[in-house]
Amino acid sequence: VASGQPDPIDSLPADFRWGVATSSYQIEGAVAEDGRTASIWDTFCRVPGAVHNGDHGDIACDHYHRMPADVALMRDLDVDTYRFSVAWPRVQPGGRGPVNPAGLAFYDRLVDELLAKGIDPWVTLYHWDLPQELEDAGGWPVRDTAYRFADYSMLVFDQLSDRVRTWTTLNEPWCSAMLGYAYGRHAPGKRDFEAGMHAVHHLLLGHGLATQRMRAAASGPVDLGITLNMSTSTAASESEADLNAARRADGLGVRIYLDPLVHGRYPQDIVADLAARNIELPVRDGDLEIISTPMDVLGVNYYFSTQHSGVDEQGRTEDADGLPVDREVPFGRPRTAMDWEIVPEGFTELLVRLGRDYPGLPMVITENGSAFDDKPDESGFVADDDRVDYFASHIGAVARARQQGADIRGYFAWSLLDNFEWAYGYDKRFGIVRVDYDTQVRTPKRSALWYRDTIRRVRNAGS
Ligand code: PNW
Repeated sequence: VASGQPDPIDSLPADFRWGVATSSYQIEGAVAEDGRTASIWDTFCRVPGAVHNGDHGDIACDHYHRMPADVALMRDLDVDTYRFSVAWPRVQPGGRGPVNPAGLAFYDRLVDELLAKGIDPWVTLYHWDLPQELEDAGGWPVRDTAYRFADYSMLVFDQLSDRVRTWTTLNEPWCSAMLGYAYGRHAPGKRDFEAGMHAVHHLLLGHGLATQRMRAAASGPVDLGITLNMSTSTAASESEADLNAARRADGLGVRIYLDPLVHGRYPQDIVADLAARNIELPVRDGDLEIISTPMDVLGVNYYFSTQHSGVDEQGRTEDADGLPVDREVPFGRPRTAMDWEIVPEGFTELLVRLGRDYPGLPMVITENGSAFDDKPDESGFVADDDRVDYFASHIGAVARARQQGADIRGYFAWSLLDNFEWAYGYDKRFGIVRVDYDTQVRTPKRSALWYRDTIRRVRNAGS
């Protein structure tokens, strides 16, 4: 924000929802306690070379044993919402059959602890920890997994919906399908593009089935939705090849999810691109009606934006397999420790565009944040001004999108704690609270104090 200019953050309304987010496998640890069985991430972490440094979630932030203290930490930050995920293999070991009361009891205690501290619980039913047995039966590329997910969702909904109002079915199906099944960078580590596309459809089907059943079972008001990770995909030039590369990136990153969810149809251009590769989405009669079951809220996760060219460095438009080139062209911006370029105006552009293309669907930013190379002092305090700048510019970007008409109701920082950053292990730290993994001591970083003060300011003085 240039000096003298009003900070766009001050245009946010006093009733804007402020939260922090985490996910089960990234923080809980206690992977063999109270009847939990293995998830695909427990398995993947044991594959040599799959995860940086051979890290795994066996202990993570030990949140399973430190939950009340972590909720107290949230209270001190003055957030009004906590977004967490439920570990499927705790609640329904093996992914089928009856509920495991001991596993579900953890989330029951968590919800009660949050409510006692005046914090709204916001449940994500699936943040990537698929029970290994379901992967052994084919995982998300097979249709049955969608039905298993809906059954599991109802076990959780039946137990917690008397106290939890907001339910997110899936976190970032793009990551599950593409990183997990097409590119092999996440669990279960498959490299098969067609399997990835089948996973896309079955994830969406699982979302729709679960949404229908929760809606039918609800005895009071509920807010149901899904969370997608999205970016603005810009063409590096006005050339046809570059415009096409950006179109494809947007099609596979945004429209292949939101078009069926909101409009009940897959995007024709992407269906045609897939057909040219002899790939068909495994759609059966009635699936699109299920997938487009009305939602109450769209969760948006944003980290970066990208620029695309359809021409490689040698001037070719096709790769060795005869597929169209998609080359990422840097904007030339500073990057986070993830090597992601910092592009806050891509966030504004994305949100304004989502509001136009998918009208009538309120949005909440369910994740936004950054990893930087934190340098704690002797006391463990991190003066993370780079992370403060990231938050300030991106919350400002959200405020600008609202001023341009996007219906955005809240913002959740990723993440409350430093945690297990998937294939990057513990090396990449996204927390606003530092975790010392030797002692499990938590120390709020400067960004946590900045976030707390920003929440208080907007709540007291917001429009
Ligand atoms: C999200 N990408 O993952 C997840 O929801 C979080 O669990 C994770 O910790 C956070 O973002 C930070 O990475 C993503 O490659 C992983 O575009 C990869 C990508 C995007 C989001």
